[in-house]
Order: sequence, then C-alpha cells, then structure tokens
Amino acid sequence: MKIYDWHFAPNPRRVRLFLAEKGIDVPLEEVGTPAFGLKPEYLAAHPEHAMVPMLELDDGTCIGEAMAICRYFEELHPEPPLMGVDAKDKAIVEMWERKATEGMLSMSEVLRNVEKGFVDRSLPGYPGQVLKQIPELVERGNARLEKFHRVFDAALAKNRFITGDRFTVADVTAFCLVDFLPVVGMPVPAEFRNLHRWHADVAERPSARKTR
Ligand SMILES: N[C@@H](CCC(=O)N[C@@H](CS)C(=O)NCC(=O)O)C(=O)O
Repeated sequence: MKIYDWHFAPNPRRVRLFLAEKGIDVPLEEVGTPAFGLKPEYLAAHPEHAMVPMLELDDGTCIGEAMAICRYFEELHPEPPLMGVDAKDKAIVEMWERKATEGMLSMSEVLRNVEKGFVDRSLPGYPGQVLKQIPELVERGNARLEKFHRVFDAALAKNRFITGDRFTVADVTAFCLVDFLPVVGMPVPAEFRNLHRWHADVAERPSARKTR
C-alpha cells in the first residue's frame, strides 16, 4: 500500500493529517514537481484522475479523492472517530467537511486563474489539455473565500473545533486550507479572530506539526 503525494499541496495533506491523527503510517511516494505539477510518469499511469492524493492498495486498486481515502481508513480504524459518532453527528461533520472543501475550491479558483505557473492549466486533472485562465473567476473565487471565512469564523465563535468539542475531518480540511492560504498570498484577514484562534490551536497538534 502507498499514497501518491505532493508535499507542497493542500489536498494530499488532508490525508496525511487524517492518518497522523489516527496514528497510521502509510508509505508516501512524492509525485509533485517544482514546476507546479505532477510527474509525467504518474500522469501517464493515471490519466483519468491525474491528481493527488491517490491511495494504491496492495491488490493494485487505486482510490483517488481525499475524502474517499479518509473514509477507507475510518472504516478500517474507527478510533479515534474523525467522521462523526452517530447519525446526527456524522451528518453534521459531513456538512462542515463539504463546506470546508468548498473553501478549498474557492482558493483554487483564485490561485489557478492568477498564478503564472498554471497558465493553460487552470483546473487540476486535465493533463495534456489546454485550459486557459479566466481572470473573471478570480473575483468570484475571492467572494466564495470570503464566505468561507465568515461562516467558519461564526461557527468557531461557538465551538473549540468546527462542529463542537471534538476534532473532526472538517477541521482537517479547513486547517489544510487556512494553513496554505498565506503560502499563496491570501492569508485569512485579521478580523476573523475565531478562525485565527482555532488555527493556532490546531497548528500545535502533533498531526499538524508532523505534516508541515
Ligand atoms: N477533489 C480532489 C482534489 C485534488 C487536487 O486538486 N489535487 C491537486 C493538488 S492540491 C492536484 O493534484 N493537482 C495536480 C495539478 O495541478 O496538476 C481531492 O479531494 O482529492
């Protein structure tokens, strides 16, 4: 078993951080390149998915999508539970994880349409295809990201973690986003004090330190 990784990128970190919370070690294979992309050999072997993270099982089965990989390990290693503990809690955690993913996509919408390294590659997962940047999407992405800040800051005004007292996969996704934002010149504005307090708290967790 191994996980194809791109250490710099926020989506593979979601899986690494999730596994670190559970104390599971899975070998990683780095397939990122300094040229803001993935190695040609990896893309050639996985032309349909063409993104990371990707889990490859010993029988050759490949599972892409960060949340699908997390679900696999949650089923095999239920403790500590990171995806909710009963029907209501599972639904709430999934709702917030999806909102956090929406935040991740907002950041990506801005970055992929502004960063020179992504000229002609404005969406991940389309190797060999020219997908030109669309400058108008930057404004829309920023509006989506501002909503992420507002909504998560309000939730964190009430709770230590996003859904309550328990650290969940919603925190994993949101943290990987918030921690990445300054790297790409979009730090969370200072006014969102609850988000900053939560970020500082989560950044001290061994899982966050291990996956830096
Ligand atoms: N929906 C996917 C998103 C994965 C994704 O966007 N991965 C990026 C890295 S953060 C990627 O593989 N990019 C490849 C590229 O830019 O060519 C997931 O949740 O795993």
